[in-house]
Amino acid sequence: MSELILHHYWQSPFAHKIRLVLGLTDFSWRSVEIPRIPPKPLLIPLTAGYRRTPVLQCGADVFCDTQNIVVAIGELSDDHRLIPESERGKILTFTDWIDGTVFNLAARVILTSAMGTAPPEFIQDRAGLYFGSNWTPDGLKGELPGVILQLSAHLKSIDQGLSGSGGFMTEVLSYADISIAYIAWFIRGRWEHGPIFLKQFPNIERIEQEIHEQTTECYDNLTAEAALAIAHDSLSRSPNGVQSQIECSMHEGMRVSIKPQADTSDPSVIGQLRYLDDIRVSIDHNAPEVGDVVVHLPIAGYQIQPCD
Ligand SMILES: N[C@@H](CCC(=O)N[C@@H](CS)C(=O)NCC(=O)O)C(=O)O
Repeated sequence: MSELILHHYWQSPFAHKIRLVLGLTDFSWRSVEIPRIPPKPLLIPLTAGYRRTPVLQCGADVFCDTQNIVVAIGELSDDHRLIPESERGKILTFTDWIDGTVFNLAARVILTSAMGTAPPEFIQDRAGLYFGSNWTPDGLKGELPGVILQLSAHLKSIDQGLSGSGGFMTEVLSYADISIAYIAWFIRGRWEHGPIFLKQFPNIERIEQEIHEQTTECYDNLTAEAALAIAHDSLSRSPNGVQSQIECSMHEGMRVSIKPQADTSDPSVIGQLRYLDDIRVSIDHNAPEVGDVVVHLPIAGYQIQPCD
């Protein structure tokens, strides 16, 4: 197996989730730091246009979106603690809800509270990703108390789903617990009222602490240029083929564009369809900096369209 290269920046909560996953599964990895806002000239050649953080590279295979990255790490590891087979559906459904509903509320609270202190170009960029096209600073500020109430209600139900020991779905801590931990880490570190707010949820605080105690960060730094050269010198290990699905008019080799289903400013990812199954879509992509690579995305949450 090629070494795992994480393209990320340290403040990113989604990247923190993957750092915790790598730590819990005892993978060592290489760290490439990327800019917090575009342009990302040393990332985009690798990802066919995907701009979010993090991205996991394994040779010439490029995994985008953390749900997909975690499934890929699970496939590479013999360690089934992360997603035990018997709880797989429940864990992936729960973590998808955390990344959507719960993360979005937390991001609203943090970004709205940071207005006036964070650089305006950062707020502008993130609002375009998370709040759709019709947001205004006054609208977000007016909604803040109600958004905090919603976030609190969701965290309350997670807290009630936990007890004084073990994880949310399993006795041994799993990916579900890592998802709880990264949200708590985000709220605690980036919102001035976060530490006091989290005191209402003692079971969540316990999970946050236990997950951080059980994971060790084992990485070394790599330049982005070296990561692109590794992609260039590697061959993808991705399978080929499109599993036939009802009403699926997609075929291998066709040009497709892939975009988040939500109203966001994300650019489309474009390439030749190489592989499609129930949960993952993979495209062939070529750029001078990286040669031939395969970019993998999840299907849930993304709209795949044939394009000319
Ligand atoms: N659904 C994506 C969301 C990732 C995401 O929104 N990441 C944030 C950073 S925490 C991001 O990309 N922000 C914009 C950027 O880094 O350019 C995932 O699970 O990976």
